[in-house]
Amino acid sequence: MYAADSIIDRQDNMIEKVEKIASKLKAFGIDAIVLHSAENRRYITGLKTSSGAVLITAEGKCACITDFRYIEVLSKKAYDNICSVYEVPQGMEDEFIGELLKRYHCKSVYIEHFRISAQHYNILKSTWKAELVESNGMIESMRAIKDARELEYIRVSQQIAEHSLDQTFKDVQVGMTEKEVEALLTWNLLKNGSENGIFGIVVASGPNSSMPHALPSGRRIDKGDFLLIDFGAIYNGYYSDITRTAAVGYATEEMKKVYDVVHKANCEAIAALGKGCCGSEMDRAARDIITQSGYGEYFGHGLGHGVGLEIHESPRLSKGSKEIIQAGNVITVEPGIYLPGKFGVRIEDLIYIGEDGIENLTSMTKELTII
Ligand SMILES: [Mn+2]
Repeated sequence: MYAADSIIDRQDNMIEKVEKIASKLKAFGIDAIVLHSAENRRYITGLKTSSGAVLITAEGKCACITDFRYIEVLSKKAYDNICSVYEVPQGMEDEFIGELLKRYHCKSVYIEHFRISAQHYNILKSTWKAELVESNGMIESMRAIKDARELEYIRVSQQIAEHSLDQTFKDVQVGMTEKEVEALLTWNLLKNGSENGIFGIVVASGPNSSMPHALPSGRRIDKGDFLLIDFGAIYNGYYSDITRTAAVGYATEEMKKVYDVVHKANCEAIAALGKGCCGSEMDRAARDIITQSGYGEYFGHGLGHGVGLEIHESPRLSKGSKEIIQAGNVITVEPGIYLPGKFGVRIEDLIYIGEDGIENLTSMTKELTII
């Protein structure tokens, strides 16, 4: 129902992105940046590709290096005056980029050192004449601030996810396996317009729900179980993220008590959220509530993370995070309590940080639901 109408996102704002990158390069005194990572390539071109690279120079030149599989769709785009598209056989890309760097007189080049392998680094070092400099997440920090278009994609992505989860909860029956629930949810996601490539869906029932990232198993869902489902959709490359924990048939007093604590931690953390907050402060806002309730040792992961072209990106909300939350961030708030051998509860919302306050992109209820 929400499927993107084109296999490539038109990227009307590509000129602005390239100009912004060029001016950053100028400010840092670096002649060019080469993007090898799939997400950063997609950020610039709007196309999902399995290999290739994008070169942007401080002078504002942009070159997209791709192979036969993608040349048709990339060339069709109105890239004129913004980006040259080159078809280069797979495996020859870096050699070709080396030539471009020479042609453009680039003496220093940012590379994505934390995204390429040591082997790839060595190849670049021996192939290119330019000095290789670590980009230190220059593109990632741009990506952490979403523009109106990206926010809209995440909004649609979240709608697809919630609609799919709602349908799935309605179809869950006692006796179904976790794998069957995963299959139902996947079917619903794709039918509702999500791109494929969905990250590991967590479907954890009963005692399995105490393992925060449990893989769906052959365990059959039973009455009195908690059913924890954590996943997201993808729309035009942009992820969403949601976790809901529902009780099957009924909830015991202990289940209700733990659920209430997690619910309160989620709400209080969201209430404290805003631009200028530090990632670790936000984490503490939720953690204090869980600790005061006596469950501190059972909340062993961070409070949340940024979401965009990747499911986990900047900024991080965790105990040690020094990252400052900025207007334009889209982040998750997902406290949990996990009692080994018993059950676990996590409630995760997706939040947009605006200039004048936050917006919860999640509309699904987080009151304890019995299915
Ligand atoms: Mn998450």
